[in-house]
Amino acid sequence: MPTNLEPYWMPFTANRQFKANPRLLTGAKDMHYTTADGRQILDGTAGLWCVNAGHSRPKIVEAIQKQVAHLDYAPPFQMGHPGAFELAEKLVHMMPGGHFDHVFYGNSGSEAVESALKIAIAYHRVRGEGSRVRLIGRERGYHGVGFGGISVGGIGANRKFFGSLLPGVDHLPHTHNLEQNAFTRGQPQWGTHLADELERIINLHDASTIAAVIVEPVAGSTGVLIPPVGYLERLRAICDQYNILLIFDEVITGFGRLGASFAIEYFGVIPDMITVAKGITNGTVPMGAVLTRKGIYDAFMERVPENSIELFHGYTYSGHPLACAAALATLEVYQEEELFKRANELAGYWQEAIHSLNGLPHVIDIRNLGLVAGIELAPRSGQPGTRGMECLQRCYETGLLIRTTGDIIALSPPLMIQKDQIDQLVEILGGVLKEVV
Ligand code: PXG
Ligand code: PLP
Repeated sequence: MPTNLEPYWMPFTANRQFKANPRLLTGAKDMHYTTADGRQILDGTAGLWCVNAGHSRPKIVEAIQKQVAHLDYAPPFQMGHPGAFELAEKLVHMMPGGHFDHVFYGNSGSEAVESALKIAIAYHRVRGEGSRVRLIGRERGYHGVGFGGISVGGIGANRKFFGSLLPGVDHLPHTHNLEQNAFTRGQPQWGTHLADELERIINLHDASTIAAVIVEPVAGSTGVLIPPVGYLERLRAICDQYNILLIFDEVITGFGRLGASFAIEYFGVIPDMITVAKGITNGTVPMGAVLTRKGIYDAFMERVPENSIELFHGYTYSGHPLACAAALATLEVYQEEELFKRANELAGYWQEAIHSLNGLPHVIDIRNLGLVAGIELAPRSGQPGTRGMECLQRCYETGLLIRTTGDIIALSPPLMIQKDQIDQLVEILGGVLKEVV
């Protein structure tokens, strides 16, 4: 065990609080973590929304081991290796409707987002519409931590310390509204009109200045905000009308989380690009990617002179052999175990189990879709976030990993969860909610 916790500057963590009372995980198998003090913790969050097939799955472990011993690294610029091409082909085949035909790799959701935003601006420029440089995000959106991602993102705390960010960015309003939608099962009815705000922003800046709109189909990080019925369809229609690219950030919603392959399948709305990460490798090796709709790659190939680089962008570790091997094995596990279908079949049981927490102290909303749920607690007056943090700590002590963002609890278990484990999760959480004042 480490003797000195100090030198590690932990990300998105209250460092002093953690180091005074550390929560160290030392092992993981299927639905459980093992803690440093030897306890089993039920994983209610698939790690950080990424371990969709469950932990330490032998097929994925073996694929990574085999790959590292065989080809540890290959330069991605001007060189290639088979896995990167095989994976790209599998991914485009997996996309519903055959609308997407190319894959650009990065190493995280953040890098996928930076890549998608850059591709959007470059796409317009290469087509002779270089005035389309503006990007539209949404309040309470999370698109990672790059400067592009925090600029289009809508989380005040992630933006305010970091200077002037990207210029030319505007934001749609978020769709969260407890007065109208509290305790909705699935998609809420109220709020579709909020998509029309896009028209207002377009009128303000003129469509000829706007490159792309980026949203999470379901906002995960800021507390599971589920799109109103018809909202995403409306965004799509407005983007079509003004030739603006629509980007869905599926870093969380991709790979079965909603009980469908991707949110685009679940909602039946087809954007121009999607960003993925997390579940693409079951969380084992960092990887992110952008999938582009037919026509985007072609625009570059048709207009940039042959033998020139078409896109001046990429990472040392784009399409890393270990990540590709992990992703290929992960996709096999998803398919063999029909995990997306399984998530869909469990969604009804999950919904009723989670909504059984309605009525417990401080619970002001419960919302769910697929195998995701958000439970919103009333904040303590003058101490926002402390009630949520206390729930996380008590759940951890009682054997359950939850995720909190302020006073909102987010749940997203591995898709292999069993019904009795859902019952156990709800029982532990219910017990904690009854105790926490
Ligand atoms: N887009 C979305 C929609 C995400 O959820 C990212 C981009 C960035 O991915 P990377 O791999 O760069 O972290 C994410 C990541 C939380 C939480 O508190 C969620 C994420 C990351 C960290 C914390 O729920 N999502
Ligand atoms: N900084 C320096 C000095 C570099 O040489 C490189 C890559 O060659 C980078 C940053 C970017 O690193 P990566 O490609 O891993 O994002």
